Amino acid sequence: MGRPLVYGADYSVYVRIVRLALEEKQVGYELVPVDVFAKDGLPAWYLERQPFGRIPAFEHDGFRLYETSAICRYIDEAFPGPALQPSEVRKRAVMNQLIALIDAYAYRAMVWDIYVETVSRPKEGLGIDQFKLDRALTIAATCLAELSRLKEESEWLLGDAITLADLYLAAVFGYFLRAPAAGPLLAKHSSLTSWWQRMSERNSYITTEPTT
Ligand SMILES: N[C@@H](CCC(=O)N[C@@H](CS)C(=O)NCC(=O)O)C(=O)O
Repeated sequence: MGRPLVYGADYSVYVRIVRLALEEKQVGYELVPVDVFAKDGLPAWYLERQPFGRIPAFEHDGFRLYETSAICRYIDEAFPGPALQPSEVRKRAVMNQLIALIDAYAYRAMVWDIYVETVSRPKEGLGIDQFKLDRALTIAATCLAELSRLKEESEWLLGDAITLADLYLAAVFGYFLRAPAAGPLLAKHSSLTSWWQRMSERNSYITTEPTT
């Protein structure tokens, strides 16, 4: 089998999730640079691979995919190495629930409306939208309460083995926890705090740290 290609940029949360999955499976890959925020827009050749103009896109031996959840499940099932999805049906259902929660609520609130709003925008001399921030802080608090409630009393979210849900959350926390408001919110959930300590020291997490 050839080396998979991941199209995207290392600053992207979703690209990082795919790279975390590849690192956990110990699969060598190539990151093909695509800057989704480039001033001139995305090139036509990339839009053929991802017509919605998001990163990442993925290719393996001529097989093309987009959408991070589909890519990660493919990586887990196509390559040898430790399974990143639980085999027990209800555990797998909760993993899928956690991923959907992170996709639908946590990513926007924690990364865009908290991190970008309070860290990136002020660096560019831009003001904070307080209404957006307050709403996001409420959503983030609900996400953390739910993540904490659904997390098993074990090393990882779903037991003793790391799963795709851990990788999704790690990539989102990578930005969220740079925001000053995030620490006090996380501190209310000791099991997530110790999870984060473990995750942020993991080789896959360190190797995929954004360069910017
Ligand atoms: N549903 C897509 C979401 C990917 C996504 O939103 N990627 C972000 C970067 S982390 C992006 O491309 N943003 C560009 C934009 O929103 O215009 C997936 O799961 O792959």
